[in-house]
Amino acid sequence: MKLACQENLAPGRTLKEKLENLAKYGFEGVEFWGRDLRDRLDEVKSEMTRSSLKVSTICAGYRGSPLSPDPEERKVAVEDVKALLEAAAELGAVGLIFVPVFGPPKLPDLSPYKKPEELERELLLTLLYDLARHAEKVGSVLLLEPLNRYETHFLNTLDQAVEYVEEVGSSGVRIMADFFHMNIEEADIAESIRRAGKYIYHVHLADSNRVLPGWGHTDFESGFRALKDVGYDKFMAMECRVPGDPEESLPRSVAYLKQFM
Ligand code: LER
Ligand code: MN
Repeated sequence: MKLACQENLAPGRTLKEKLENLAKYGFEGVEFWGRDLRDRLDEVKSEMTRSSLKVSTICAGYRGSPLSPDPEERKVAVEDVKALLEAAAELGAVGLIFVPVFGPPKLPDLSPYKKPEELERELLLTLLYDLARHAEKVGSVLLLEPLNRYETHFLNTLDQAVEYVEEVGSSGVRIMADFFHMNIEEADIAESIRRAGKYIYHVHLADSNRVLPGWGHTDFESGFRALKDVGYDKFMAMECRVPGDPEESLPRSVAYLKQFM
């Protein structure tokens, strides 16, 4: 288990300063948001060669909308996801974090023929077969991220994500577990982690209030024990609000988490 932090949470005027600070606080990895990453890929690649940190993951950042009724929106999303999977491979990251749909369904209700969720499921599987093949080809992994019910109606739990991974049956699709969303959706975070175990390839860290771990009431001890039990050895990246002076609060949160690692 290794700690990473999203780039935007790190203090520093340049990427070099941010990476140096994260290393100083005890992080081993950095997660980049995907949105502008392809425009700065050369800068990021060259800075990473000088850093002790590794790129853990790329977080979303594709344009378009994979489960849209508009073919153009779907095409843009699929093309961007493929390009970001390639960027993830070039950076040596575990993979690209992927949320199929935010908010309510965009597909129509065709009841009694099919409900939006049935159409979404079939469309997502169609897209996943293609994206999984591409991920395998370029040497990367698409990481399905379940979100809480207030952010998406669709993929809310690790069990639901596991169903897609098993149906697609490709090493190019895995899942990631976000402690903030799990705190809302999972009946028992540790048990859910144990069930999804072998498919978990990334973790997001935030406390119950989406502030740094240690600032809320999430039980990281039992969650980390479950991760250890399933042999989890990959990154866990901070994705949360950083209160106060990050020079003080980020290393404090690292120390808090390390007692459970
Ligand atoms: C959104 O709440 C989230 O957790 C992100 O990782 C999704 O891209
Ligand atoms: Mn997340």
